Amino acid sequence: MKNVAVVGASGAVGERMVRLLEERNFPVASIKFLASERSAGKSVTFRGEKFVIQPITRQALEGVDIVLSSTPASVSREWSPIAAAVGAVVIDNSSAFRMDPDVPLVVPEVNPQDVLWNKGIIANPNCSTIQMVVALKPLHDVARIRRVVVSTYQSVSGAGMTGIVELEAQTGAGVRNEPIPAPSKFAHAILGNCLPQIDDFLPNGYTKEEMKMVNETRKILGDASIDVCPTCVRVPVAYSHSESIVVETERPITAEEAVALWMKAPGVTVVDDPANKRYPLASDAVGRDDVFVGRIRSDLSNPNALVFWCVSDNLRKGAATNAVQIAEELLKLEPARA
Ligand code: 2RA
Repeated sequence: MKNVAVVGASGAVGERMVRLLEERNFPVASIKFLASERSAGKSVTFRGEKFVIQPITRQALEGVDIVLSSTPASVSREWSPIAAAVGAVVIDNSSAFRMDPDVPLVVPEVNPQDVLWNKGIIANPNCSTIQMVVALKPLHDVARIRRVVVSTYQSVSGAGMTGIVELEAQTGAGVRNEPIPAPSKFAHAILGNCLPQIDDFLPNGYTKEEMKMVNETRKILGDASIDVCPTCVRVPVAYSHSESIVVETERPITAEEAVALWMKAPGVTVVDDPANKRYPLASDAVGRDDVFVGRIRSDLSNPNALVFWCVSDNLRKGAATNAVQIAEELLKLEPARA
């Protein structure tokens, strides 16, 4: 049984972390809910009991074994090292430590062994990367991946509660035939548009979100030679991210072989029956924990490449579920640091 703290429990991911601890019957000895001053005072219900979110302090972190954290990176940079220093293991959903060479970046279906070398902080990868590497791992194991070309269709909930509110407000105005409210979260109206920008642009012409897909994929798969060419797009969908993926491997993988590999891969569900118009849909993935793959076919322009469509609930497998699964990996390490 573990003493658990959830930091940022009132956010879109934090709320799901709390529900997943319940759903997965995580062995909780005690639990507390913490946040920066702005969100402290709100309430959270866990296993039928109501808790008030307390301000995060060093004292509040003392005695905690596992911290599930979903805060902005600036808050994590301040508090995660303090939590680790007082003896907790922090599972951090922010981008603060993901590329730190001293911090494992873990997807349990892919690199669970990396929790072993944690020094008190384990990073939870970015949502768009998590679902992609779960699908890529079985292919990489048999045929080594050389290059991935990925285009994402990311839901507004990836931007948090404010992203959802902005889509709702614009949709409501559209339905009522009223002027569309000016965007504040996104650079342009999300209603009626696919925005080829997620996060800020970098000098190389890619966005931060796109470079996360490049760098995190290499770190999680443990192979710095994999080339990734991403285009990340925000679409007017509330929940679940979809991705079109072209993967080039050292030897060809047929669609039939890929299906066989995915059928036995943990965390992957194949939905691939185009004759009956069956393929993964964002709306079907909501509230589920698997990564769904379909539209599986050979690349007509490259004998060593396979093309597929990949969908997952970004707030669950792309964030909260993955974090709780990492906590479950820590439980397996007893009596080591967990
Ligand atoms: C997004 N990937 O969808 C981000 C969330 N981590 O905006």
